[in-house]
Amino acid sequence: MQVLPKGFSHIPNHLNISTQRELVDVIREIVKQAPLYRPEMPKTGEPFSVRMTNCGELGWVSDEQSGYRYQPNHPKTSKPWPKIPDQLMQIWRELSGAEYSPEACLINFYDTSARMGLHQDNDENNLEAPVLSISLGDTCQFRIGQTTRGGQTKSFKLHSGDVVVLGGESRLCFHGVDKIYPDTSPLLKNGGRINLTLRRVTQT
Ligand code: MD3
Ligand code: FE
Repeated sequence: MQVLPKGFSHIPNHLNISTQRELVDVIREIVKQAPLYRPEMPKTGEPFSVRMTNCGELGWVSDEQSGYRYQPNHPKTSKPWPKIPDQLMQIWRELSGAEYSPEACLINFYDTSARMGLHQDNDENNLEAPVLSISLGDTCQFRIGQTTRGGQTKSFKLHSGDVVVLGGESRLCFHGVDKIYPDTSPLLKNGGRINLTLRRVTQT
């Protein structure tokens, strides 16, 4: 009985506190250039509870009219996304197992009422490349299932400083964030959770 998919790895507390603080500082600088905004669901226009921005050559965006996609510019300011900071490139080199660079870093900000429903990440042209995720701030309850909807799921907490690498079969598993636990980390002054997701979008 395989509950956790092959290729899934969770590295608890990989980033020490000073690295976490440094990442928060570089993200604050990125957010000054590329403000957080609230994406909309395709077709319905229902706003996400999570606010987002990106850095990298490409950023993941979504709106009512055009749906999920990657594009080189911020949807509100039309400016190119800021570059991916060296600290994140280094973590990718260390842990992804990939020889190539990520092109996109999605920055998700969860206040304590935000959630992310179960979904698959399949907007990338390159679905063989691993995805690397970094958690900062408040703890969340994360859920991962199977490659088809409705399969068995497993829930566990992601804490500040945890890194998750999704390779192999896990890359196309359904996953989501059920809950943020308020006041579980002192890292962000006003609480909440940041998730950084590094992805390769195009073929190598
Ligand atoms: C499992 N973000 O942005 S990160 C997303 O915590 C997303 O913000 C969540 O799902 C968050 O798309 C989860 C961990 C993660 C990222 C990508 C995955 C888990 C994944 C891709 C495939 C399977
Ligand atoms: Fe996802």
